[in-house]
Amino acid sequence: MQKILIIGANGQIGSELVSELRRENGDHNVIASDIKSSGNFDKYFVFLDATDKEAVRQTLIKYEISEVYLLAAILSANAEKMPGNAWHINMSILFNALELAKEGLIKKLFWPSSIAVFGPHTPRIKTPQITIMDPNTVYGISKLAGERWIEYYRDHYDVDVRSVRYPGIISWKTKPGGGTTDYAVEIFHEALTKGHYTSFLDANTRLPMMYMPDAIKATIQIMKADKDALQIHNSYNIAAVSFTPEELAQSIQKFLPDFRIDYKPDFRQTIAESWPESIDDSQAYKDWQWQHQYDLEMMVRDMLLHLSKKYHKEADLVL
Ligand code: AKB
Repeated sequence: MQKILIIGANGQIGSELVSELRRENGDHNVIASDIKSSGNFDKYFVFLDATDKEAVRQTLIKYEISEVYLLAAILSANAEKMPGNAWHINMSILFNALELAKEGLIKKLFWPSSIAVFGPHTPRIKTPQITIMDPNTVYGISKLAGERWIEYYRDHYDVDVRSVRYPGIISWKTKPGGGTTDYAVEIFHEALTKGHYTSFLDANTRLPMMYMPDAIKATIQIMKADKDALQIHNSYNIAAVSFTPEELAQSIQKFLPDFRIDYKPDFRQTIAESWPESIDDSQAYKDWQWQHQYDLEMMVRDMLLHLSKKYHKEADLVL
């Protein structure tokens, strides 16, 4: 049984990934780590600053780790507030892991990229796997540079790195932190607690999104895929649903008819406008049979069912 380390285990994706990997591999085979306190995990958790290469090395050795999921990152909106720091953190975390993999201390590495690698000159509809990439955000620049480096390490040092370009991820269990797609999670919490949401993106801003179970499935599936089947050595496009804030609000209104939304776009609007509206993920389907499961209505229903329990608002839902 392989031993797994999750770096960034207290983040939006990390915390759900730890649970799923523990279910599949056993608790003691999945070590959660984060720079923030133990959060959700009271067992098999280590405090780890992933910018500290020696600390990562010691953790790998101590727990006899073979696979690493590197989920720590400063996301798009937060990165714009501290460009130098965000670049330093995002790149040094990746470089440390790549170097340790090159030394043989990591046998298989997962590192996520993002739709943020695309930019204003990228075709925005059904964005192809291979296309123009001119990101104009700090986060996007760091993810594109990261993609070039993982391909370099794979081609020159045979490091086994796997990667997908995550769209915005939506979950009822965990909240995102500092991204441009965060509105699509906040809206559910405020719909149930306040009956109203002010969106920081404009009504018609269409972005690619994915429900968390699909994101977890993609992450684990690409790690299990046969290495030789993976034709793409930088990062795979993956897709699920694309919608606008207005369409999401209308979908929520089917279950919560009194819900209201208004719009007050801020600096995140410019970021969103530089990203694709929808993604062509046919290469991921071809190479490792990737397919999403959740569409907009299934996701909205599931989100509201779970969150209405949390907020004791089950009676408000029209099902
Ligand atoms: C963000 O909004 O920064 C992230 C992403 C699309 O990578 N959710």
